[in-house]
Amino acid sequence: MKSELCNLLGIQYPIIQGGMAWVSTAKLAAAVSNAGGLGIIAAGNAPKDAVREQIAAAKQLTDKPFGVNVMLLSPYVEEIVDLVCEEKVAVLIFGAGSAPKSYIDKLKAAGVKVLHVVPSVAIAKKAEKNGADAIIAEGGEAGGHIGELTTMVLVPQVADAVQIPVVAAGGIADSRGAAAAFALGAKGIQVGTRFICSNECEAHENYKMAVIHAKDRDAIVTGRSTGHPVRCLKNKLSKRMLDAEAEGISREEFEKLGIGGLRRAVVDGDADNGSLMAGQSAAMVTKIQSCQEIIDELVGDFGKVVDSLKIYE
Ligand code: TUI
Repeated sequence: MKSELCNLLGIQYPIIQGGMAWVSTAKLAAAVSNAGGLGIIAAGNAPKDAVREQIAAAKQLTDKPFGVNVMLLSPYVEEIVDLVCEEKVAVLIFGAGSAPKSYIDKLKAAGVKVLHVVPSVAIAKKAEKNGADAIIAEGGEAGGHIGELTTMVLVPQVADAVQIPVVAAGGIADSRGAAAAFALGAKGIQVGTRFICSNECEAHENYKMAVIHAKDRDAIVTGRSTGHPVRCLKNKLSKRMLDAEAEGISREEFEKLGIGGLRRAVVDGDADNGSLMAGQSAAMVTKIQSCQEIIDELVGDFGKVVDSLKIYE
């Protein structure tokens, strides 16, 4: 399980940890990087100083490359771009919007590799044209803020549309999903939900248990009617949000219901009234493991899966 992505990013295995706001802290990122993948610190909506502390903490915990993920919805995106350049972080990943070329130019001039999460072919092409080094094609099986298309149809279309490496995201939690991603044309995978259930992840125990107990249809989507779909586990909050949408709540009132929800779930452990963002693969995550064990399983079983596919020989 080697690919050109490993050379691009200076990592052992083409596995990128999902940048999950509040969940993806320095401790998780460093553990994934130490295990041979690319660990990611999620800047979320945090200002520069808070992210600087996380970067410093990660540098204490690993000498391997790691990255920072920033949402283009964040009010601090520009200062996070500057911070990543100053700190010479190996990789910056943009998501939740289309990154202006000026940001990408600045990062590349500072020697930072730039990846862009995309939900469609058009945005992938735009990111490539603007100078991104690789694309993360994220299907709607993923947790959090999602697009319309599934991983199965998005990844091959993006792989055909761009020359730069494509990383598959959304619904990948084991070596079968990893092999499928490579079959679709990906050169790497991004895994989020499974890393929530790692020892090194600092999310509240209640959040981890909610993921572990989730069944196949428990990761639902709120906000479809307001044009801001978010996948999270079924609970009191997400059911209330769905009911409110069905009753035709205004966009403003709907957004208010979600404010602070992710922090309540991840930090406070409020599994009823917090936003338990997770992908559909939550149902496939059944235990807490170290990041090293998770990566060893993803990599170790990969060859077996690929060998089992040679049915016509
Ligand atoms: O960004 C994500 N997932 C996220 S961000 C997040 S934080 C949040 N908190 C509360 C409410 C909402 C979000 C939780 N999960 N994934 C990457 C991603 N990027 N998914 C979709 C996109 C995307 C969407 C539109 C990327 C580009 C894009 O471009 C739009 C345009 O028109 O340029």
